[in-house]
Amino acid sequence: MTHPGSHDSQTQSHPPERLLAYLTEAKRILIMGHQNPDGDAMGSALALCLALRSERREVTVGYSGTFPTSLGFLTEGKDFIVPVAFCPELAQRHDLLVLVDCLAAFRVWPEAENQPPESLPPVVAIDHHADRSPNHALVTYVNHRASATAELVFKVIEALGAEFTPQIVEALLTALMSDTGSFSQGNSTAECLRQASLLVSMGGDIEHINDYLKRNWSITRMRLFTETLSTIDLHQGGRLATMILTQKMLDQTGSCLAEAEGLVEYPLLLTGVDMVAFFKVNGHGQTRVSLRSRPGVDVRELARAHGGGGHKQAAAYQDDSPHPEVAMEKLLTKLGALPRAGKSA
Ligand SMILES: [Mn+2]
Repeated sequence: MTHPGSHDSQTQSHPPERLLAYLTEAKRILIMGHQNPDGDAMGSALALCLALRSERREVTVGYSGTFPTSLGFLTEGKDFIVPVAFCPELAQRHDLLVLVDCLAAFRVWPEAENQPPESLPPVVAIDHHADRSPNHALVTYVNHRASATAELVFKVIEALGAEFTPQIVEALLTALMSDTGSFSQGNSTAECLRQASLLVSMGGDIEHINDYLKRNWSITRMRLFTETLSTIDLHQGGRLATMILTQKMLDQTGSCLAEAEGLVEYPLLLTGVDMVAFFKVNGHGQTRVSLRSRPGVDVRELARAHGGGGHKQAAAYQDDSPHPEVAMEKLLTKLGALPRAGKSA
């Protein structure tokens, strides 16, 4: 619960002492990002893992779902990064579960929703999303003004007094670049750039990371983009762009959902487009609706109204229909006129 003018639990500027105590004392730690981790989730988990690993304890990075192949340069050859399913043994195998880039276990494993806290090890969480859904975390470190979870992990590593090794530098810089469009988006805050500057001075190589994040495409991904971009439609006098990705398109191009990463940003390249709604199959018989907007149009509220969440300029929700076209019709029918886009939301 937060009150206007009082301490806001969603904008903690420094890691809580209790979080540092858990991280220091636990012996068998599992670190996980949200399901289908992106560059921030994976980079943050990896950086924290590398900072915590030592001879006297076991630290694992787990993931659920898939992650973009473009992150292979970070994860390759690291046998402590493994897929981890939700199972009854989790609580026995680990004495601490650290969630990064999400606050609740059901963001990692949907089946963990409504499970008793005993089904998991003690949980702590580090995140930059304004997510107020219930979680079982003993302590959270949240700042929704942070550009990336990596910004918070940077401060945790600093507070722990751990060394910023070349691998940690690479993981953190990748995470920051991944969540800020390589420092081109509005969330590239002064703090984010200050950390980026330090990481570069420690040997971080932006050009090298950018090469991995932005290039190295498979031909199936290129075909998937071609197909999906051809579904762009304009509404509301060209201010709203919609786009669709169906199972058939995945099958015909021989691509997988992970390869759709980044697609949602493209319609915003169009002159006059203030908001994008991207309807894509989610692999579980529903449609994921990803929203993007220019400052002045708040898509977080729209996502929340549909049971989702996110940031003002990037949010998402789930629609129960297995057909993206149906989810699109539903939104178009309900959506009123977009507010005027301006300089700030
Ligand atoms: Mn993030």
